[in-house]
This record gives sequence, C-alpha cells and structure tokens, in this order.
Amino acid sequence: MKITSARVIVCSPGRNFVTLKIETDEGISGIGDATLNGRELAVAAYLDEHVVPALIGRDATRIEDTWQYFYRGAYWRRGPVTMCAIAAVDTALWDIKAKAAGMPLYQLLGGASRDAVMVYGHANGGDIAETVDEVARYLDLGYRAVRAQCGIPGLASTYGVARDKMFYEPADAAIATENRWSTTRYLDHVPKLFDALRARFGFEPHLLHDVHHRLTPIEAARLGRSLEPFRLFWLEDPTPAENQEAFRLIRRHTVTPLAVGEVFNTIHDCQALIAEQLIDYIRTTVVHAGGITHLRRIAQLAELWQVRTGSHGATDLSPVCMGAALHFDLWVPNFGIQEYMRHTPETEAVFPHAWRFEAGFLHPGDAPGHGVGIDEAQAARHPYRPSALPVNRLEDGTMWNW
Ligand code: GCO
Ligand code: MG
Repeated sequence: MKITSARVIVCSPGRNFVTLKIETDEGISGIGDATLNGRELAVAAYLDEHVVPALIGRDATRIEDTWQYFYRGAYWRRGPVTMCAIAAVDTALWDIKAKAAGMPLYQLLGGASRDAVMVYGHANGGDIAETVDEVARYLDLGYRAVRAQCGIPGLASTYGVARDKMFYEPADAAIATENRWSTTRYLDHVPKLFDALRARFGFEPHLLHDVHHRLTPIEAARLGRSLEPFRLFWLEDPTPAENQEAFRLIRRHTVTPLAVGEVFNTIHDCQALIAEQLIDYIRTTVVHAGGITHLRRIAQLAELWQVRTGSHGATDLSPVCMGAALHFDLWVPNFGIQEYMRHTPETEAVFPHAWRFEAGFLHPGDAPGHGVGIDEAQAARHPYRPSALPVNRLEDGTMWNW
C-alpha cells in the first residue's frame, strides 16, 4: 500500500489544530494530530517542508520503519516540533493499518485490557467555594476523578482557572498575556481547598491537582506533605522536570503520588524518573511524544517499575489525539487514568469521532482505525488565528514558569 498524498490541515474551531492527512493508493486514508499549542505553524512547516515530500511513495504499512526514518533520519533528534511531526505521521499510519485490517486500533495493539478508560475532569473556580461547586458539577456528570484548581487570594489570575468553566483555554491572546505568581500565597491556600473538598465529598472521589511546574523541589516536597491528609490521586508537575534528579528530593519527603510528563517528548526525558521510581504516573501523550509507536515504548519501560500512564488530554490535544490515546489506554496494561478536558461544539463538528463518554469513563468505540475523522469543509470555515500561552512573573517582575 503506497502513500499517494499527505496534506497538512490547519484550522481554528475555537482554538488552533494542526492535522496531517495521509492518503494511499488503496483508497484508505488516515489522520494524525500535530498540534503544539502556541507553536502550531512551526510543526506545520516542519511537516510541509521536511516530512511530506519524503512520505510520498513510501509503503504505508511500514510504521516502525517510517518512525525510525524520521527520527534517526533527521539527525537532529528529539524536541517538541520534531516529535509532534513524527507523531502525526505515526498516528495516521496506525489509523490506516487498522482500517485496512477492518479493526479498531486497540485490537491491533493487543486488544482491550479493560472495559473502558477512567478519565478526570478539570474543575476550577475563582475561590474555594466556587471550586467546590464545580467539583460537584463534575461528580454529577458521573466523573470518578476530578482535578481541582482554584484562584489564589492576592493573585489576579493563575493556571487552570477559566472564564468558561467547561472549556479551559489558556492560549487566549496573540501575544502572551502576563500573569503574576506568589509561591507563598499558593502554598498557604491549596491545603485549604483540599480540606474543603474532602469535608464536602468525603474520600470516595479521586482528587487531583496540577502545580504547573511552579515550585522548587523543597517547596514541592512541603506541598506534597501538607496534602497527605487529603489523599490525592496525584500531584501534577510539582517542579520543572528537565532536571529529573530534582524528584529525588521531593520523593524523600512525601508519599503524595506524583505525575509528570506532559511537556516531555521522548523516553529519554523520563528514563530516570521511571527507573528510579521517582514518579507514579507518566503523562506523555500521543501527539507530543512521537505517536503510538513511541508512547508504547515509554509505557513498557514504565510498566517495569510499576509506574502507570496518565496521558495529558487538555483542549489543545485535538479529538484526533484523544481518539488515538483512548485506543492506547484501553490496551496498555499499566493504565492509570486519562485526562479529559471537553472540546467546544465547533471543535466537535470539525472532528466527528467514535469515542464516547459514559459515567466517568471514555470508550474509543469500535469503528475501524482510531475512529476520528476530519470534516474539511467545516475546518475551512475556521482559519488559523495566532494565539500564545500566557507567561508568568513573580511579584517583583522576575520571569517564572507559567
Ligand atoms: C493540563 C495542562 C494544560 C496545559 C496546556 C498547555 O494538565 O491539562 O497542564 O492545561 O497548560 O495543555 O498547552
Ligand atoms: Mg498539567
């Protein structure tokens, strides 16, 4: 089966998405997500200039060889732009192979290891009372797991708190908006939030929290310890993780489970975190970590060390990525949880999908392939709009991690 065409489709149905569509001489086509939030056109150009020309004429069934060709063949290894581009090719080829086999993708991977995939929602509010009500809303929708994010007294805005509660979209301006940050205020406030949540809901619902890379290792250790009475499912991205060794320090001080990896793009970013058992959940996902082919290698390394998966699933990961991720999740033996931030109705109209939500779980559906399509006429109605993620500064103006 030969690849006859490959096209990059950029659209913005409420937010930007980059999609690669690959067509073959057998009339079977597949799509892959290539969206890198705030840097979308860098990946589109990488695909257009450096990947698409080399795809034409290749054997569409040679997924592993194609992965190796674009990874080793680039000479310049790793990095988010390269790995998103490779992920898009890989996802589209798995889609094609599964369609050719007449199977849902999870069957090709080895079949279902569970009935459906537990997901968590992203509840947020300006203050504790509002956040508690938002968590209640998710529990009413059937969620078993909810991530809770809350405004911090004295800070005008912070990560995770949205105007539109169900569709959190941080990339909200052409030039990055500036936030201000105070670790002291934050560390004082977060335990009060989880105290209020456990007082209202008890210990049955799983509760999660995202620190969004903002603490130093010793501050993260202190937060983890102070949250221990509230038994979190996980504490996410407590400190930036370029330096994997930093987690040794956090781990020495707390038994709060740790989840890391949404900004990682290869197995080399998390090798020490996994092999030293410094984390409990690895959050790499299909689009940012080189597709199904590479995510599988990461998950299988993690399995050796009883680290479970918890893939990133924010709104900037398109429904195509979500579809592929759900097939992966249904199969992967060491599955933990899947993030699920809802997409807007405009996005859903562009990307019709077989996956479905029921009582806190997602199922990828049984359509051949990954079960997500793209309505190109709808996509054309939503042209690209430049949009950047915010930046963050300390109260004295020092640049910090957003
Ligand atoms: C999450 C993430 C997101 C990111 C966003 C960046 O856990 O959902 O932290 O909210 O900020 O995906 O593009
Ligand atoms: Mg996160």
